[in-house]
Amino acid sequence: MRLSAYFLPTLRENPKEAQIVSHRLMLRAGMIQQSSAGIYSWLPLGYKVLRKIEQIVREEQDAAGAQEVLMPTIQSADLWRESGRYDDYGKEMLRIEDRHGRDMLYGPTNEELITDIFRSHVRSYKALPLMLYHIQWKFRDEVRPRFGVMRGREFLMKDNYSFDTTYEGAVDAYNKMFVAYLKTYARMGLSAIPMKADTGPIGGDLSHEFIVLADTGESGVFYDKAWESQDFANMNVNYADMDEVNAIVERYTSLYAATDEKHVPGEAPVPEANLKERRGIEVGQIFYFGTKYSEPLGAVVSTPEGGDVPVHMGSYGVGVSRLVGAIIEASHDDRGIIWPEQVAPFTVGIANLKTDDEGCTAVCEDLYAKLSAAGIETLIDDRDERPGAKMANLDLIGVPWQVLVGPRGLKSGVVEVKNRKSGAVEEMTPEAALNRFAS
Ligand code: 5CA
Repeated sequence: MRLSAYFLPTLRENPKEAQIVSHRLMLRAGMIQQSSAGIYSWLPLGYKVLRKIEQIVREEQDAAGAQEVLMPTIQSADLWRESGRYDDYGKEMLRIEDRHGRDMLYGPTNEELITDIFRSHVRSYKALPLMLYHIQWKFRDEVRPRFGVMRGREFLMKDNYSFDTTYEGAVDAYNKMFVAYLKTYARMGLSAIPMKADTGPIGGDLSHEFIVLADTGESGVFYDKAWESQDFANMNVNYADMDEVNAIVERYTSLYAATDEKHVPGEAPVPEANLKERRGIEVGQIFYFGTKYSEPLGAVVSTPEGGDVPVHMGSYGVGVSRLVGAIIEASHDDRGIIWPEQVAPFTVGIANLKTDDEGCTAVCEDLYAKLSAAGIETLIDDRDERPGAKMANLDLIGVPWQVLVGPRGLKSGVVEVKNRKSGAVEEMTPEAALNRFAS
């Protein structure tokens, strides 16, 4: 992409309305624009990152055996009356009346709709286990939307729903998702700690929230300080082997961690000296709620022994749009965003430090063409701007690798390759720079 043609409306000043760093940086880097309270448009740079995060989430859901569907944003109130949640959900639900006077709503979550799909088609235990997920916009009319995409009213969520004949089967599904979540966040460069959690309006009695520690987070959490040296690297797992899956869950639940709603002072199995209290960002939550929806909605299957049982269900949410903010909270400095490479909008940024110098322009254009041909996402700053402004811009938008091309270096045949995270700069020939990324 050529910066001269890219729609990247960056801001020089810190926007007053933004209270936390991720919100500030998303606005300054031209990633989003608020359209009304808690509702945002995603501009090219922001949307690119959102799609990368979404794709990692999708790949890990698929790997764990879930199948992708797409349910609508607008739902009929009738289903929610069947489950009893139409009245329970209160003011957070955006209610709409269509032209025929029918009650509709903008879905805040999809337990009812997916259960309806299930009951329309599945009658036998032979079709189970089954996991269906989608990645779709949700609407919750939050009392206090704030912190940009962190607590929006409209937000993108991945929600997966599992169906099993027995409690044991449902726990297997829960544990697979537990592992899929560890892998998902690790692939984005995040350390997300699974914490015992309350179930709120989703219901059920088994739940974990995945929490990224951050002072600006909205959740109060307690945990064993050993978590701070825990390894969150992506791991290989064979989901067909439940012993392997369960061993990972055991390893990551043996250390204490709980949200403040679940934490009982004095009763945590951790020596007082090792108990930490902090704040964090909830980037996902998983629930087992048994037959809470299948019973009222009549989602039953036949069993091998004969007779019908309501299916055991769980649901598993990832805050896809919230993750964009969470990653920035976890990875930035005073110059701007530091994208982990896996979610970066561009891998390499080329800054032509003197656009009216033929030598500089030739080297930049050659590098840009060859990197692009090699499938490396590259942004070239070909604008007529000061070198300092170009470097500040690449730092602000967080491009992980930057190639700085100026006449002084080219005189001795080199360009500068800078790592955004470490700040380390290496001089090398343009060919060596190309080989560094395109090999
Ligand atoms: N149906 C279940 C799981 S599929 C569910 O709705 N779970 S949830 O309420 O915990 O939401 C899932 C995730 O969505 C949360 O962990 C959080 O990361 C994200 N989320 C929830 N509310 C918001 C919001 N207002 N703005 C941005 N993200 C949100």
